[in-house]
Amino acid sequence: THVFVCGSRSSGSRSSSVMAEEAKKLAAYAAVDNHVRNSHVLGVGSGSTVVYAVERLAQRVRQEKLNIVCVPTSFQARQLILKHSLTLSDLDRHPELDVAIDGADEVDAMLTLIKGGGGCLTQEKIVAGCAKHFIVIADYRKDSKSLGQQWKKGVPIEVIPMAYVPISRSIMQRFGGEVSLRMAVSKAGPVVTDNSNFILDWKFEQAQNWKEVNFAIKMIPGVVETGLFVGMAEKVYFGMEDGTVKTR
Ligand code: ABF
Repeated sequence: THVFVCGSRSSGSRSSSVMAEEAKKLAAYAAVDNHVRNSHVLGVGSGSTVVYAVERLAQRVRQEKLNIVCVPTSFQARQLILKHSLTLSDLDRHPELDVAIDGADEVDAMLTLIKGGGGCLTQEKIVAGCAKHFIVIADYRKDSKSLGQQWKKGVPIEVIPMAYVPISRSIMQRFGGEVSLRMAVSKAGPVVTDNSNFILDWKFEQAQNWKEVNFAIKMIPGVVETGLFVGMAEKVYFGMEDGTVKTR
């Protein structure tokens, strides 16, 4: 009954999603054009915005005959790399990356991110942590002053399945809010990550010191990783509604 959904998420209404698709593409193309160079080892993120980044990367590899090695952050990313006939590697062979490019669910004024709406946060954080430069690509809907203003589904937390109840209780007792086990769209069972774990979504009540909260949650036994990316992103590209690209 467990359903694998890492990397896939549903989008909003049709007209706004058409505009958002254009915005994703603008951000992704700009990031690949500005940060990917010949002989780079590149971390490839997950989600729908990254699809455009890999599309642009494949164009450039072919046109400019670039020699690029790609390290995926999920099964979805791996499939994308293979689909475009790019060179697939892993952290065993390439533990040091030049650049990692990934999407996000929300980006605040300090470049703190919520990630993991697609369920791939752990491998995304590992790969981003191995990269000299971590670049985020997103559409205008992800741009926020303070986390929680745009992304309403809370902070995703990957956990060892047997511990999801005590972890949920501990987070609610210490930080308030609501924690729920992420279920598959079919409701037939919980979402299972690429690492065979569960995902909790913590709907927090107010802005927090995210560095401290991230650390405290990580210390709870059974927590594998949180979707809070604090002090990791170097630059964010937002594709805007008016067809421009804004950076932070
Ligand atoms: C991954 O994909 C995430 O960590 C984030 O949850 C999501 C963003 O997806 P999209 O680009 O489809 O909005 O990068």
